[in-house]
Amino acid sequence: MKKINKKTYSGILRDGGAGSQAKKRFRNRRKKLMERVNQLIVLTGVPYGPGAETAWTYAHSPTYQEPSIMYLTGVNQTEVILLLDPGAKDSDEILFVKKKDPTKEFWDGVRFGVGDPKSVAEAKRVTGIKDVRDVDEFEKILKERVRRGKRRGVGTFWLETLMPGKKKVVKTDHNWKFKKKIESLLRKWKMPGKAVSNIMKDHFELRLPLDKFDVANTLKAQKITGEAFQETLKHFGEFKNECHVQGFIEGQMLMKSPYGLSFPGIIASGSNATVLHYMKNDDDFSRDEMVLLDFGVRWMTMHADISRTIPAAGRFNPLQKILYQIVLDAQLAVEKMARAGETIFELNECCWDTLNRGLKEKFKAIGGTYKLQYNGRPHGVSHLIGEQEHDGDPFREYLGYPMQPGWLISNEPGLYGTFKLKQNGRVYHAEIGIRLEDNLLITESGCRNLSKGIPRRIDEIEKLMNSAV
Ligand SMILES: [Mn+2]
Repeated sequence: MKKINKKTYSGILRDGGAGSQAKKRFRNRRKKLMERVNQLIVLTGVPYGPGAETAWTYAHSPTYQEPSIMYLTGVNQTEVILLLDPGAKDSDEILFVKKKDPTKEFWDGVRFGVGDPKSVAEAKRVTGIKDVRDVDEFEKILKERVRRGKRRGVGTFWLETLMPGKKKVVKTDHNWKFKKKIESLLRKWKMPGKAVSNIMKDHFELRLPLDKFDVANTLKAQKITGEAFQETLKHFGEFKNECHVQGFIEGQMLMKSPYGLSFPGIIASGSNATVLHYMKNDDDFSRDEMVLLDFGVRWMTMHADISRTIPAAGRFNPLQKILYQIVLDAQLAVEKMARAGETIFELNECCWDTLNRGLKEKFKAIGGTYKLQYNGRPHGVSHLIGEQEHDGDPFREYLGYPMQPGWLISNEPGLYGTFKLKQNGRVYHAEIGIRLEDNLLITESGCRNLSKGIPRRIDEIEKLMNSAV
């Protein structure tokens, strides 16, 4: 019988599926960042793991590292610091980790730690970083490196608005606290000429275009997510409550991926679907309602972020069918337009113009009436996806940047309101939310819909819902 190797570093190293090429891939990323920034850089990992600060919140998330550290090292554990010192002869890269602590490992499992030569050797082997030190030495080494450096100062990463002329807004998370700490150290050491600067823009420019491993991992996430959706459709007649759907679809996804969900799923029936980030998932639904599902799983550190809206009856009624097709047409229009050089702002225009035109020409024109639950636009049609399910700057200034080849974006038009239609002597009247979401990989000449294997056409959905299990 094959012996299964347990208690390994597998959960705390995300090698991106690159296997023996992983350390080269991480090293290349760090080298590119050093070339671009060309000054001393220090970056922090997360200070605590799932459930530590807000007890049990998100305690199930198996990948919790600060994404900038994840992208550059693959190391998924708390209290690490990465120092990059371009051109330094002794070591241009240092990874700081905690001391090996068997008592802590008894509770939480194995971690990279100094004081254990085997563990240090393993950390070096997988990350390609030749110098691994005790995190307690960080301040001492930083001081030496800052002092001898002829360059401007220290670069680090925090999230802030960069648009000129706009009010500065920052995220006061662990990155911000780390930046404040570096500033206070420079003051304490009386190095007023050395300033702390933000590498956020350079970092995102390198990180956001996915490489071939990221694309392969995203495709795997899409495949698992799509299979879970198809199984859910086949079993849909068995479900009476939103939680039945959630339990089933998430179980299907988690059985095929140890990397966790992209986010807790939204399963919203009937009028619940007009709440954009509905989270209760606890209502019964009737067969004449639609059910909106916003769901997805991770593979490695990549994500699927998918939405589908289906008729609980297994067949669309005339009102549902018309509205669904209007949303789908808007989604197809965005897909057709998406390409490098366009901006997400432009995709937005295209999306909501197409959708509103559809409402007029395909719904109002045949006697339909409606009241939308928003003025103008309900939400943006696209956000970036990458190391995080919502990646890129959280203030979304990237909406105005020309899209780059390799960017992964969502394509998620939605329609939310109360709709009424008389057809064949019957009146259909319902409060409905419909959202469809696929993930598009931007290329020079257009885009690749990585979610295209996940059924979305009316006939495909109906066929699956009516196929015998
Ligand atoms: Mn999304």
